[in-house]
Amino acid sequence: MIRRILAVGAVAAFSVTACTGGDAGDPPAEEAPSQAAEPQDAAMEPASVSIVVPEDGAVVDQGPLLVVMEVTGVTIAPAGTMDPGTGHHHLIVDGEVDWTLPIPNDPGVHYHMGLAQTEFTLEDLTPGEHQIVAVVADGVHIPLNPPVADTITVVVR
Ligand SMILES: [Cu+2]
Repeated sequence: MIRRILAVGAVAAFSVTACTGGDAGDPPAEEAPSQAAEPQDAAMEPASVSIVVPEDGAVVDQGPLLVVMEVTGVTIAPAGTMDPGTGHHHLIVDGEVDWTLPIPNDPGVHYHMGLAQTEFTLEDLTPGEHQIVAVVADGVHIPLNPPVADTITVVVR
């Protein structure tokens, strides 16, 4: 009887230890699945684009200005590609965006990165403040819906 109690006690102690061990091991164990789930979560996030260079509000010297875009949730593909979830970058400098029509091709205002480029050098910004809008549009240059866009302002001196 005593032996059985001890045995039960030992099992209980073991269980507690196992649980404690399990608890102690939980944080890393939970991190691993959540990290593994992150790509899924990212895939389920709405698509987005960010102008990562230059910074919003940057003051830059006159001359070629490199603009670098980064996306999530959308795959950048050459113009003409109509696969769902793809598009190509556009930059609109001090211009309007019609979200339902193909982005025009008028250098100086609307620029297409039709070869799936993820960066572009603006060559001719005049001194002063400029608005730069990055827009991801589909294979026929119609902005994705919902819009995938980012806006920054730069000051050229
Ligand atoms: Cu285009």
